[in-house]
Amino acid sequence: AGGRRPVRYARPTLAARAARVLRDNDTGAVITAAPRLYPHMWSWDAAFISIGLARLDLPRAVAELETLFKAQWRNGMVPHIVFTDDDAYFPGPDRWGTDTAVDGPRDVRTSGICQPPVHAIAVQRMLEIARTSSPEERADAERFARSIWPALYSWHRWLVEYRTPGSSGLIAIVHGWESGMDNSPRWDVPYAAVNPGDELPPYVRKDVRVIGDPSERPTDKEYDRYLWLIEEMRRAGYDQKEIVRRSSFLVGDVFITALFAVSCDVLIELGTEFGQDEDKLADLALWASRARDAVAASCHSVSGMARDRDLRANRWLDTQTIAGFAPLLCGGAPDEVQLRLLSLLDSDRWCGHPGLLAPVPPSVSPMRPGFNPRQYWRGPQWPVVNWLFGWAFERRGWHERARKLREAGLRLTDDGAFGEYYEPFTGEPLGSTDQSWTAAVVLDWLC
Ligand code: 9WN
Repeated sequence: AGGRRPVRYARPTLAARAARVLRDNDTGAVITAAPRLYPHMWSWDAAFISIGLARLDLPRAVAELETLFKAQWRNGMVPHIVFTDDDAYFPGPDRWGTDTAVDGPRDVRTSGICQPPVHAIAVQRMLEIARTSSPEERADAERFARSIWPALYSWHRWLVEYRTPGSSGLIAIVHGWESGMDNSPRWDVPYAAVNPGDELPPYVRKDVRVIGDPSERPTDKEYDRYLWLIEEMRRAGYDQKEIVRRSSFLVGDVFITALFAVSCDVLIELGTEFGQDEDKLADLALWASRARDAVAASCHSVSGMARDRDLRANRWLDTQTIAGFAPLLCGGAPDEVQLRLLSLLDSDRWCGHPGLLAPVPPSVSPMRPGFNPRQYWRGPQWPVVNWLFGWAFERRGWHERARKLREAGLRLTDDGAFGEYYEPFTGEPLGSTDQSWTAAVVLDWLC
């Protein structure tokens, strides 16, 4: 641990190594999120993985998203995990107990929650990549984009129908895992109100056996809460309305809301091109505009940072994390707020911090009390999050900013370990290595 990294791969070698990670993590049925630690398919990982794969093998990229959407629940939810037969991860399908859920999928076993809606973004990116390739690939990608569009629409509709309770307009999550930023300090206040009951069935964690240093992972106390929320949902039979009414955790997630807004825009672009139903396009436009307004309305009057909202306690959550920059992903905040956010992002509190190995936004500001450079979503840099900001900046026409983030992302990952996350000062890869989505975004940056 510690110390600057000895190895820096040249770009062609780095690309070859990234491609090998995706190949090695392919079970034939799915590309697992990571070897050993995550032997299943995760929803937002699969989206990023497809983007990377599109450079290597378009049919394989298409198959990956098709596999995910085959597991889509009948009500439209795209589940956060599609399980393989491997039992090395906890909680597995038996603990989730979704087999008897009314809306659950048939023939596959899945978890009972969702993850950020980045799938439309992946489909559009795959299409862009295929269009630089052969006419056959282009035609295949277009066929795929057209055929998956209705499933993407019903996934977005599910988020609106079941997950926009109350008047904030923010998309609500019922578990920190849904945010994809599991133990981010964003959730500390709402999690403090989650009290695992005596009836929490016993369990044994498997993640800490795989990761040598357990302090890189969430704590046992956090896990008790994660498992308790699953217990509550399981008892509610995964009835979404019931869960949103009663679960002890209900939080408007500003980062998901921003991603949803921009994903709706992307879906409109795809739908317009492929002649989808006008009414559905109008729905998406309305959803995008409401989501954008909700993100803008969440911004703190002094810092400008976007905030999550605890929908159980009816209060804003002021904890400043990378999610506070959500308006930069989707736009819609007043210019003055946006400028404040951009200069904050560049400042020594974030990317401009003089100690960083690479100017990539950390998950939490290194200047913030409680910042932990090694622990999961409490400080380390996550390449996929960097990819999202770079992608959004490119889309918004901020090419120079996008280029800088790409270069910084490559600087962070040129050790070729494809860490799940990185220690911001030393660049040490943490968590899992050979993490598929890290390899995928590196491939996208390199091509
Ligand atoms: C729980 C797979 C997933 C990512 C999440 C990341 C982590 C799982 C875990 O791994 O979460 O879903 O066991 O910690 O936080 O963003 O999708 O890579």
